Amino acid sequence: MSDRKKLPEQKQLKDESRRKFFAKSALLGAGVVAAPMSATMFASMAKAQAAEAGSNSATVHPGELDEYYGFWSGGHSGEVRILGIPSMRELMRIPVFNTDSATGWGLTNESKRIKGDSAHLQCGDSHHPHMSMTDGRYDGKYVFINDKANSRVARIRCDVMKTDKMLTVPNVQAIHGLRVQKVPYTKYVICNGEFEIPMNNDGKASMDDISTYRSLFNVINAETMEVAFQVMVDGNLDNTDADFDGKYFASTCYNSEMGVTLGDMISSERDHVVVFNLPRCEAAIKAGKFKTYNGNNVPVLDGRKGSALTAYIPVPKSPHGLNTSPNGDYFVANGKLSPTVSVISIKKLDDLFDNKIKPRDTIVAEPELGLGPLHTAFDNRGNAYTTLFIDSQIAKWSVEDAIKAYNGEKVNYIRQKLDVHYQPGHNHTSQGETRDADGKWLIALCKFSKDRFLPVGPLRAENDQLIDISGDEMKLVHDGPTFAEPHDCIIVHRSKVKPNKLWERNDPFFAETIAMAKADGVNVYADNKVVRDGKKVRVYMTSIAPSFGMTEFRVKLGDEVTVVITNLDQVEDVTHGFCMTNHGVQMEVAPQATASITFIADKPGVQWYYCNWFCHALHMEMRGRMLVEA
Ligand code: RUQ
Ligand code: CUA
Repeated sequence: MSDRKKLPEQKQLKDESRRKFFAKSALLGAGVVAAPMSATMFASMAKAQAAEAGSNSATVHPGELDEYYGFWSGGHSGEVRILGIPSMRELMRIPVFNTDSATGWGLTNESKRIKGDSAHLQCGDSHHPHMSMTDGRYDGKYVFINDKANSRVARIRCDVMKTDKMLTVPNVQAIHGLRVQKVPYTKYVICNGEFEIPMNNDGKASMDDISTYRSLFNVINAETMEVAFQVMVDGNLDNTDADFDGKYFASTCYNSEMGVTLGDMISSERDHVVVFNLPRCEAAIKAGKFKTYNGNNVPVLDGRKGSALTAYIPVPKSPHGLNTSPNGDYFVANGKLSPTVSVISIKKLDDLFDNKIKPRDTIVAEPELGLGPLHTAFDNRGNAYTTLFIDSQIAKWSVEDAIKAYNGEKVNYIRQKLDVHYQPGHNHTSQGETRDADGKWLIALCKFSKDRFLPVGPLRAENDQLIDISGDEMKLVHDGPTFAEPHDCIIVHRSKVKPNKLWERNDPFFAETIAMAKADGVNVYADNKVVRDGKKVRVYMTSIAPSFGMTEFRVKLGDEVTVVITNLDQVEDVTHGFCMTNHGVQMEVAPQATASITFIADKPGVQWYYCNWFCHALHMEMRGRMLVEA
């Protein structure tokens, strides 16, 4: 009873009436023959329960669509995930650096070609998903993502939501911070090489002389996905972002000491932000003022201290996140080991590069926010939201008031601090890294969930929390358990993304497979045919629910078999699969796709293949035999 007194009045009332409702139905059941529940009774009960569960701004009812796409990195699971916002429902997983059993990513010939020189690697550590932009706005074309584990960058085509390019960045180890050029369009993807290594890392020169170690900033052509150029810096690099003028990129640097032990890495009170001057870098490349290393031809510019290509702005201490305000005015460097963030005026960078002012003159505010500031996000009303890792809070603060306070005025720039659960790393606002920042939603990606969910063993879920920021106060509206480890996310309005419903015939994704078929005299959209080429056998098959175009084919023990399946169904969502039992072979074949997979027929006898994506009432019957002659 005393507990119930603590309930807010409104809730208590609801509780009371619900109790009465159940009491009545109990009476009904006891006295008379129990009448079956009618549909209206169910509906009204469901409604009462929804009210009880606290429908809020984040509630998306069954059958309703979300307003935003969320692109989530999958951390060391190596993938990218698509969530609906605000429901936080997981809609899709896009395998990128990982190997995926359901879709055959990493197993199919198409995915191996895209993975290229890293096709043999099965793992990755994806951190920062960012969408291509035109004029500072999401353009729905690509999402780029880094792999810290294997120094790669990949691109996802948003029309089909598949990875279509992957690049191992040379001369560096551990690609970490990644963003895109925002203006005039995403010509370049920018990313940081985090770990410092000798420039010619061939094990021949001394590896003991740490003073020869370098870290590189990487500028990648977004269309060709080749490295345009790299810039050598002092210190190592962490996170990065671009301005809204198409002129400057900035990266945080921790370990300006260039130490190799923890103690050495955090010894100085200040590290720095490196600003890269894009027009000057492009001019230097044109003028041939670069060197190459490690036997590749990627041009490397020298942007160490004193170079005209870069500026070093000292900031306290081991800064981490670097975030551009959506009005294009500021770079914000998040202190991590300092309770402050540093606000750098982008407007002052021209003067800095012309040597008219000193590096620290570009700092216009240094608000103290709390312990462990890691990343900052923005709304469209001049507020910033900074994660405090150690405090387990989000600090909401006014950028302009922080500037006033830095200039000596007595103002309180902190608007609110909200507890989150627990230890947030990244946060992101709806469209907050673009000109379309709309100040509706904030996601806090919490690294620990502790007591928020049922315990599931020593390894726990993380907790992605959704916060309504549309009003004056931040309101926590949803707890979302997630598997290792959504590092970062972006929130894109659904009007920006237009995915295809079917594959288009002859899509470049399958170009090489279709070309191979043509060379074999096969039209993949019509033919079912086996082509033998020495010990190699190519099996071309169509599929329409619920059958494969071929119910048997014959090979010899030890043959290398390539199965090519084209799904002729034109029906949305009717995906077939191909699985050869006992051979470690399976893949997705979505409508109008042509997918292929190669394996050795190393078991004699009858080997069944089947469709492993549920497609039809007769899905179980969708199978055939590979007859392997000993
Ligand atoms: S970093 S928790 Cu890989 Cu984005 Cu900051
Ligand atoms: Cu086709 Cu299941």
